[in-house]
Amino acid sequence: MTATEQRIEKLRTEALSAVSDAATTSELEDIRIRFLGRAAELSEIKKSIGSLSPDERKEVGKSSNLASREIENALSEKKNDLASSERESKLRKEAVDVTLPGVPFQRGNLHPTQRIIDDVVDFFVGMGYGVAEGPEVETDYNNFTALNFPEGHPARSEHDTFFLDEGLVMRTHTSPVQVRTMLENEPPVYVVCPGRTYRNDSDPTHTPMFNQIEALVVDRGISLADLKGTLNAMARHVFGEDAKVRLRPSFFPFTEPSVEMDVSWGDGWLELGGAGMVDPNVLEEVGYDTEEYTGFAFGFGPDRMAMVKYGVHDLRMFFEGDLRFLRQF
Ligand code: FA5
Repeated sequence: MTATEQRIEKLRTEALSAVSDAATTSELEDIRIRFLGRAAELSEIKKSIGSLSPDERKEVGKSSNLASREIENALSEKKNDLASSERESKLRKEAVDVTLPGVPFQRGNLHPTQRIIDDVVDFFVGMGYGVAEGPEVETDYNNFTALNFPEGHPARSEHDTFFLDEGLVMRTHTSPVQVRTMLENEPPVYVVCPGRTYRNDSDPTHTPMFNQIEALVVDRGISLADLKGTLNAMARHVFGEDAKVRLRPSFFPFTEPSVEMDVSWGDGWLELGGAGMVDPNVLEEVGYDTEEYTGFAFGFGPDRMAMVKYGVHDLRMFFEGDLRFLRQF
């Protein structure tokens, strides 16, 4: 064996033992470069074959080719083995035990007032009403003047208004949404208007911010009987089949006649809010023909309804955001 052939034999055994010791496919790639790459010793030997004697050329050519092929085969065999065991261990690491219990998480729930609002709005939408909303900062004109509250009328001061800049107020009720809706639409009008309202009020049944839901209907031939029928249907939907509505005479500048509405609750009555036939002055103010159209409107406080429905004695608890309280619903 010539010295060159001995070198080849040494490289071959070194390479094969490196391949068999390799633990990863990337190690195999290093081994391939080290023993078979362009700069590898074996490649150098092959390049020098031309300068050898014809006899030696034949022997060295044969054994260097054999060595390369053997190393290549060992590399590719080992590569297959490693790839499949690497895949297996990856799968094992990523395995999910589907029989383990899930991670529990706290479910939120809707605020009691929001449930009432959603329920009432759903009821009216189901009857074909649209939903209208307006801004909480409202003009004095929409909140009072267009609703037939004359300048200096005592009904204005009853609302404990938060006045803002010249001509603006925090709306004291959702009735200005009636005005906005009528100014933007020709009759017939069927809308329900939920929203936040503000008055300088605070005791167990009054809060400075509260909610109202307003409904407005303007069409040909609308009467007080339609108002009562609508209220009865709504009460049955929210409070159950046996609920009844009672109307008592009252006063609002924007309705004539005006009524206070109560809904039966247990053995007694719960005051819901105000209602009435839209005052012709209001219809005229928005340019509706009062010879052709009449309407009814009502507005009530869903916070109060929630208070009664869920047996809460202080309205202020609804707005404190105490989770221990809210989680009970
Ligand atoms: C009004 O606000 C009229 N806009 C209702 C109306 C609409 C009448 C359409 C006719 C036609 P009143 O001021 O009574 O009316 O308020 C209506 C309801 O809002 C009350 O019955 C009560 O449930 C609720 N409410 C009023 N003030 C507060 C307050 N400070 N906190 C909680 N709820 C309140």
